[in-house]
Amino acid sequence: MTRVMGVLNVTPDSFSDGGRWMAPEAAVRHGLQMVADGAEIIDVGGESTRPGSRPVPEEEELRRILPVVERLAGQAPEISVDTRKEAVARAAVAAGATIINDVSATLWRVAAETGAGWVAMHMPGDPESMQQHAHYRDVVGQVVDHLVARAEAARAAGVARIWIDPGIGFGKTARHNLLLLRHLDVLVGTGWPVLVGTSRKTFLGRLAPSPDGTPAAPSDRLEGTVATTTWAMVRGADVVRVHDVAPTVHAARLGAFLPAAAGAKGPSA
Ligand code: HH2
Repeated sequence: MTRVMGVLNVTPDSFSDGGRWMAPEAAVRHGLQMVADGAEIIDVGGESTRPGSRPVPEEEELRRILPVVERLAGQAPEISVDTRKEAVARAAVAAGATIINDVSATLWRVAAETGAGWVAMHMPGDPESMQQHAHYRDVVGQVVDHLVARAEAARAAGVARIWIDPGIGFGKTARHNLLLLRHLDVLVGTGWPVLVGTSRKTFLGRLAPSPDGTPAAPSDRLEGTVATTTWAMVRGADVVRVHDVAPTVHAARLGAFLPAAAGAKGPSA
């Protein structure tokens, strides 16, 4: 069955939950609640990567995440660290993280040296400029080629556990995001385990706008999140990354009984 990764943003400015989990006690409590709700990985991040965001200094990112990783270690099945910085990845692994969730897809050597798992996400450029790079000849083919090349480099360097992630919303238009989801079978067909993160993202707010025609607010994107993560699970994603763990775990249990349509294995009803 697909595993659920719960998002724990220890940031003041993340696009949907900025400022909610800045105090380490609140962050740890929320992390433990997500574990109780069925998350098998808690993804701790100290830097927002929303479009246009600026990098956070290394010391500040460390100050935000380390107390949380240290206190969750041993209490969550797995902890991943959502970072683009080598030093932050190393420190988080030393504190108990077992996966480096790398939106820059550049830190595979750190994963190889530390023995951590590694998520390679597709993003053209950096968060500050990525929406200017939302131009592709063939978005599915280009994203797949990029990710497979990175995964092969990581495997050659000795990384044992690797996931590829299309980077929904990272340097992509709503159409690009939908094409990547529609053709998720191409990513899954590479044989590399796939991670998908659609949770609360802007394209969901545009697809189901508010009554006044403006995109629905992040807090009103739960249905779109569950619909797209269920789609990803049924199409064979190994991990889905979400803020709302309980409804996603419910959907995952249902999705596990609907494998025939996707040709995947599942429990018998
Ligand atoms: N999306 C976000 C952050 N990290 N990591 C992976 N592997 N895949 C994703 O799709 C992904 C990610 C953005 O979501 P969020 O953490 O809620 O927002 P912010 O970057 O503003 O903190």
